[in-house]
Amino acid sequence: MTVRSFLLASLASLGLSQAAFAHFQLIYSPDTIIEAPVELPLKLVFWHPFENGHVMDMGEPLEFYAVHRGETIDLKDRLAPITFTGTGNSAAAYDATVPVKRSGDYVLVLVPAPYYEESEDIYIQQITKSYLNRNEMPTDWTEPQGLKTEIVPLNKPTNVVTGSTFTGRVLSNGEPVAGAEIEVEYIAAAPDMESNKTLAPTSAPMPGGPLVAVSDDAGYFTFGIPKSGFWGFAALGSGPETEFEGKELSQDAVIWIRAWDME
Ligand SMILES: [Cu+2]
Repeated sequence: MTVRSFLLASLASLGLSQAAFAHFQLIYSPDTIIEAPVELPLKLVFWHPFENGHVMDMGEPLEFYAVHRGETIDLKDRLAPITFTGTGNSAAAYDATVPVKRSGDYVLVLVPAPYYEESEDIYIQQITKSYLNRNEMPTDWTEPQGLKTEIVPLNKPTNVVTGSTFTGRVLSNGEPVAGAEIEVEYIAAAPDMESNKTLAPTSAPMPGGPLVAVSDDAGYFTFGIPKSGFWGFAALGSGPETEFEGKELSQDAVIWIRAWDME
């Protein structure tokens, strides 16, 4: 094979391996159970945290806010562009903060700009939620947030015990989505909050590609949590919008939960 065809074959296999594992939009803080009032630093990164893989460029988010006691705290003016460096590349990401002052849940909601995925010739928009809690007071986590598509948790997302299960319900415009394909992701390599680089991975991705669950007729799915840390669930193409700028759009619902070992 010529050098050029070898290069093309290598690029093609790279593209395939990127597509083989899941893209996941992160709203990340290492701390999700908060005691003292804080301006909590957050990182928004679009990458492959299970395989510690390719990082993708984020455009400017369309919406970013927290919901606390049913009220919206807009966080868009707290976004600051950064460059996040994974194992193999760097890409545009965002820093932000959220004021965690009163007790209760803080549901973080991100509606990112659609991302053009060249290898699949489609746009991807992962509408993402993650959860913080201060002082153990439950206030918001059971509620849907009225998003175009979302996963509503049926277990408290800030402290799922390792070895138990997590159940979620996939919604599109508030209605359950039957038969949704849900990719399951583990943050094997966490973002380092100081250096904007990935830390060393604590586990390897599973053989056989992404972990997948399928929602039942009422939109529910359940997954057993085998390891402490951050787990993400992405319902692929569960949203109502299917086209962006003349191309196919996969409008996904992402939720992040935090699992802890029993001491
Ligand atoms: Cu990707």
